[in-house]
Amino acid sequence: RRPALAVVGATGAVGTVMLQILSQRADVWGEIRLIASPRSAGRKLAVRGEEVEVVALTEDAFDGIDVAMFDVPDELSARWAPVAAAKGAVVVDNSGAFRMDPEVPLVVPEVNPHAVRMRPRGIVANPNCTTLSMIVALGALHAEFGLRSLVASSYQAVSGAGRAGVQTLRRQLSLVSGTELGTSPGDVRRAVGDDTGPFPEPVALNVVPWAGSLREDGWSSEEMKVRDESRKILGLPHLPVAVTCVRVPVLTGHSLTVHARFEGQVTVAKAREILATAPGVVLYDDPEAGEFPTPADIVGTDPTWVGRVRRALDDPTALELFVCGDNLRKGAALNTAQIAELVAAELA
Ligand code: 11C
Repeated sequence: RRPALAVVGATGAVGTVMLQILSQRADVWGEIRLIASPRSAGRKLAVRGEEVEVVALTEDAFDGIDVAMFDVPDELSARWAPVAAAKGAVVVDNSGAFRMDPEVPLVVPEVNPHAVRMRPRGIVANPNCTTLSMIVALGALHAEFGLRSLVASSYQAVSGAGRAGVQTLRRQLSLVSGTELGTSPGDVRRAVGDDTGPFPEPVALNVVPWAGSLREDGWSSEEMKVRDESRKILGLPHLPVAVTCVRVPVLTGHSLTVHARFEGQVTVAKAREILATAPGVVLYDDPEAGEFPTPADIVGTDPTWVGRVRRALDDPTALELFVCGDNLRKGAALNTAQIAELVAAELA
């Protein structure tokens, strides 16, 4: 019998991409059951070329399910993932509820696939999309050079904040396009009005140095996630990490600039060789030809794209990189599907 899969949160921004990904990848699943809030129950969604009716999230919805992928808010995962696990399903959870639980592995199949087997709670966590957008490239460099410290800044797309983020940027763009706005203080703010959706400031014609909620000493939750999750995935619990997370007016595709310092001297030639051959990474880096990845070009693709590879001018042990990844695919749905496939291979 092929394992039965449940997709919990099937109607959300990530859930929608999840159904596309399940339709595109090698099909290892028997039944695929779609689960969502009672409000969405009865809707029909296409997966693997068939219309499947969404069922409401209840305990019984997990009957006969082997693997359950969750993409729902933290509080819903915290409540329902243990219910699914108690019914015998292995849960792959894309919320922040379990990522730092020492009894829950945090898995990126290209970096730490072995960790998936150590899951005493029956739950495996999927990292945050910002961490995921850089960690495959960074993990490959770490395996060769040994990472010592990390400084990163993100350029995060609005779809990281779900459908509300996308609707907010689209609405704001419609209000500012074809105008002279963006030329005097506060004109964009007045044009888009007080409702800035999930963002604290207007995001059209702007950059917003904030993602997530407030943590201690002025750090954002998103910045803490990138630090904590990178440490856990790479198995470097004391890695010095400094991150600044910034939202930009891009629909989908998170980018980061990375300054990574290693144990000894590095060369760009060796770094390029590693990045050009690492699974899940595409090196696209020819500054003379004006070639480097941008979110507008990599949206909808699976790999982590890397460009602008340079050795730090003042530190022969450090590299500078620009990385880009689709935050809904590798950043969320794809990595979740890859983890679920690792579990399916165990069950086979
Ligand atoms: C964003 N990375 O771009 C966030 C969204 O912990 O999974 C994902 C939040 C999370 O806003």
